Amino acid sequence: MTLVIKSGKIVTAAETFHGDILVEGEKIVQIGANLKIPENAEVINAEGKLVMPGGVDPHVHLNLPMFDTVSSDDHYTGHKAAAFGGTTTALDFVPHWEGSLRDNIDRWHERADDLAAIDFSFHMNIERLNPEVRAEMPKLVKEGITSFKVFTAYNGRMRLQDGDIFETLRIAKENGYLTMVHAENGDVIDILVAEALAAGHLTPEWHALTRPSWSAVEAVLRSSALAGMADTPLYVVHMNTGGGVDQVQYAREQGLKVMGETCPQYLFFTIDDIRRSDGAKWICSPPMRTVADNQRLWKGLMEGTLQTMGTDHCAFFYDGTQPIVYEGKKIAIPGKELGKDDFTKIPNGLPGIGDRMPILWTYGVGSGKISENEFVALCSTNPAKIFGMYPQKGSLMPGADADIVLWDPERELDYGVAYAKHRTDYNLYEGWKLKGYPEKVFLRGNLIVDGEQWSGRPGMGKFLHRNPDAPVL
Ligand code: DUC
Ligand code: ZN
Ligand code: ZN
Repeated sequence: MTLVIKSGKIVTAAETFHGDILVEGEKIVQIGANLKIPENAEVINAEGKLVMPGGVDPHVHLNLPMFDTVSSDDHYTGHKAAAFGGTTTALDFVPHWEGSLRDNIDRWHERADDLAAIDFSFHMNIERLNPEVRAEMPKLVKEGITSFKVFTAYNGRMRLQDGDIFETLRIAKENGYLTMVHAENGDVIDILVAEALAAGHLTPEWHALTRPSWSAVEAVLRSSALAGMADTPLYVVHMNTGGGVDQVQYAREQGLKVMGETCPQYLFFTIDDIRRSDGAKWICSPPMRTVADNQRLWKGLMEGTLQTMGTDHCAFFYDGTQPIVYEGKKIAIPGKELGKDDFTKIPNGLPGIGDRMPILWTYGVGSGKISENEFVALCSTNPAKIFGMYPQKGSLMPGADADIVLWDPERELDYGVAYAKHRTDYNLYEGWKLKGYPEKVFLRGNLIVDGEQWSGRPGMGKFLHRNPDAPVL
C-alpha cells in the first residue's frame, strides 16, 4: 500500500517545514516538498495539520498485579488509549518474580503479545542479584531488552542494596545497556509508614507524608554517584521533586551521564490534590508534591536537564465495585476503594498513557513553555534514542517506521473520562480545556485512529528488539 500525507506542517525534534511524506507499506520512503505522487497512492490532505512522529512512552505498566488486584489497562486497552493520544510505541516493565529472567520475560510476552495494539518493548526489573541473575543479565540483548530498572525503595520486595545497584550498573556498562532507577529512600519510608499506621494516620495524604521529598532527593544523588563511580549512564524515572532535578543538574554539570524523566502528573498536581475527598485518584509512587516542585520540573524540561516525558501509566478504577462499559461490555476491576480505610492498601498508580501528549501540547506548547520541536523531542524522539529504537521510532525519515500523527492544532475540547480511552472510571484532567489533539494516527503505515474511529486490533503491535549502546542525551 502506498500512502502520501500531503502538504502538512512537518514537525520533528530538530526542524519544522511544509512538505509531503511518502509511505510504502510499513515504512517512510521519502519526505520533502511537492513529492511526485505515485498513481496508486492514497493521498491524505494534511493542510492545516501538523505531522509528527508517533509518540514513544518510555514508562508504562499494563496488566500489573498489585495488592489484591491488577491494573485495569492491559496491553490492548492501554495501547488503544495510547494510540488515541498520539502514542504508537510503549515500553513497560517485566517484574522480576520467581524463576529466571527468561522465565519472567516469557511470562510477560504471554500477557502482551496477543493483545498489543501498538509497538512495544520491555524493560527488565532487577529485584535480586545472585549468580544466576548475574549470568543471565548479559544475555538480555538476545531478548531485545537493553535496559534494567532498579529500586532504592520497596524494602524486602524490589529494593536492591547500593552494592547490588553498583554491580548492576557495571554489568549494564559491560553490555551497553541502560540502568533506570526508582529513586526513593526505602528505609526512611518504612519507618514513617509504620509510625503513621501506629498513630492511626490512615488517610491518603499520609501516602505522600510518609514518602518525603528528601527521600527522593538523596536517592537521586546517591544513584547518580553510584553511576558516576561505575562510569556508566543512569536514567532516573518518574522524577517528582525539584530537589531531585537539582541533583540531576549537578550530576550532569560534573560530567556524569545522568538523564531524567518526568510525567505530566508531577507538573500539574500537588499534595493538595491527594487531600481532596477523592484524593485516592492521585495516589502513585512517588507522590506529587508542591507548586515549587511543579515549577522546577517544568524548568528542568525547558532547560534540557530532563530529557523525556513518560507517564508511569498504571490505571486502577476509583470505584471498582461499579462497572463501566468498555467496548460494549460491562467491566469492573477492584481499584482504589481497596484502600478506603488505609492508605497503604490503595493501589499505587494513575491513568495517563493517552493524556500525555494532548495535555503537554495544550499546557506546554500552548502556554509557550516548550516549542513544538521540544514537544516532539520529549514525547517521541528522545525516548526512542535513549532506549535504542532510533531512527526506527521517534523520527520521520526515509527508512523509519511510518508511525505518524496528524495533529489538529485548532481542535478544542473539554477533556475527561468520557473522552479519554483508558479502561477506568476516572481521569485526572476532568474538565480541562484542550486545544490541539490527534486527528489521525498511523502505526507502520496502518491508519489505526481516525477521529473517533478505531481500526487497531489486538496483536497488531510488534515487539521491538532494542539496540544496546544507545546515546546519552
Ligand atoms: N508507581 C506507581 O505508582 N505504580 C506502578 C509502579 C510505580 O512505580
Ligand atoms: Zn518506579
Ligand atoms: Zn513505574
